[in-house]
Amino acid sequence: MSELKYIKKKIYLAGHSGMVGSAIKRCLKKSGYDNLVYQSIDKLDLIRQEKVEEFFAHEKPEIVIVAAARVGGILANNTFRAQFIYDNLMIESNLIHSSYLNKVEKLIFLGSSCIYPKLANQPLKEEYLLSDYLEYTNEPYAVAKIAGIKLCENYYKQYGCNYYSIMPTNLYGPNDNFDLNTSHVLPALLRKFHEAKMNNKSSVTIWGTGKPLREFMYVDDLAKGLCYLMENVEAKDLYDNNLFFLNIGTGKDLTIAELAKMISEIVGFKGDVVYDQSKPDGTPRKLLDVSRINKLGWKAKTDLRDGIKKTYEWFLARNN
Ligand code: GFB
Repeated sequence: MSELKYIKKKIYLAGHSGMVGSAIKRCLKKSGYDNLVYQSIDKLDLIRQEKVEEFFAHEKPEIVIVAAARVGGILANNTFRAQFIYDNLMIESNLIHSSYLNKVEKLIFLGSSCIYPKLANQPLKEEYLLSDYLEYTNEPYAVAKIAGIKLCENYYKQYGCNYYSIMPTNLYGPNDNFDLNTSHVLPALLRKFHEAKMNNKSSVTIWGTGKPLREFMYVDDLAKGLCYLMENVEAKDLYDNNLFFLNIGTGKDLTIAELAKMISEIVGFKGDVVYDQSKPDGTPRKLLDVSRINKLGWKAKTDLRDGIKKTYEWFLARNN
C-alpha cells in the first residue's frame, strides 16, 4: 500500500506548461502520481468561464493545482497593467468557482510574494497581508493574487472547501522566460551576461540601482514543497490556526548587484556592470518569513549558485 494518500486522485494541474507548472508536473510524475490532467491554452482558455465549467463537468478532477497565471517581471507588470489584473482575476475565479461547483476535494492556489505591503517589516510574516499600501509597479497583479487568497479563504469559511494558497518568493529555473522585456531579473541577467560574453562586450546594463534585495528559489524546490503540502497540510490546519496562506521561500536574500556578480562569475563574463537608473527598482526588499512552513516540516534545499548553474546549463542546451 502506498503511503501517499492522494496518489490515486485525479489531479488537474492548471498552467502545466509554464516554468512553475512544468516543475510541478515533473515532481508529481516522479513521485508516482499518474492520474494527471492538463489542457493547453488553445484547447482551454481559462479566462472563459463557460469553457472552464464545461472542462470541470467533463473531467471531474478531485484535486486542483492553480499554477496558471499571467506573470512577468517588473516592466511587464507595470506595462500590461490591465491584462495582469483582468487575466489573473478571471483565471483564478473560474478555477476556484468551478472547483466548488464540481466538489473538488482539495485545491492549492499559487500566489506571489508581491502581495505584501511595499514597506512591510522584514522578513514578511503571513499576518502582514493588507496592513499597508502595495508597490505600484505590480499593484494590479498583487491585487489579483490577494483576491485569489481571499477566494480560497472564504470558500473554506462559507462552504467548507479544502482550498488554500501558498505564496512563493521569486522563482527561477528551467523553462523560465528569457525575453528581456517581459522576464524577471534572474533569467534576464543570465541572458545579458551570456550574450555580452559571446559578443565580447565590455559591459552589461542592468536596471535600477542594484540595491533592492530579492530572495530567489529554484522552481523544483517550489514543486517539491507543493507536493509535500498537498499530502500533509489541509485547509483547516491553516485557517483553524488563524493562518490564511503559507509563505514558501528560502528565507535568504541578496542585492541585485550581488546577484549580478554571482551570475557574471557563473557565466564567465569579465566586463563591467552599468546601472540604468531610468528603470524602476520596485519594492526595496521582500524576504519571506518561512518559519511557518519550516515548522510544518518542509525546507528549500537548492543553494542559489547551484540552482543558477543548472538554469544556465538548461539555457545553453536550448540556445546552442
Ligand atoms: O525580477 P523583477 O523583474 O521583479 O526585478 P520584482 C527585480 C529587480 O531586478 C528590480 C532589477 O529592482 C529590477 O529593476 N533588474 C535589474 C532587472 N536588471 C533587470 C533586468 O534586466 N530585468 C528585470 N526584469 N529586472 C516582480 C513583480 O517584481 O516579481 C511580480 O513585478 C512578481 O509581480 C515577481 O511578484 C515575482 O521582484 O521587482
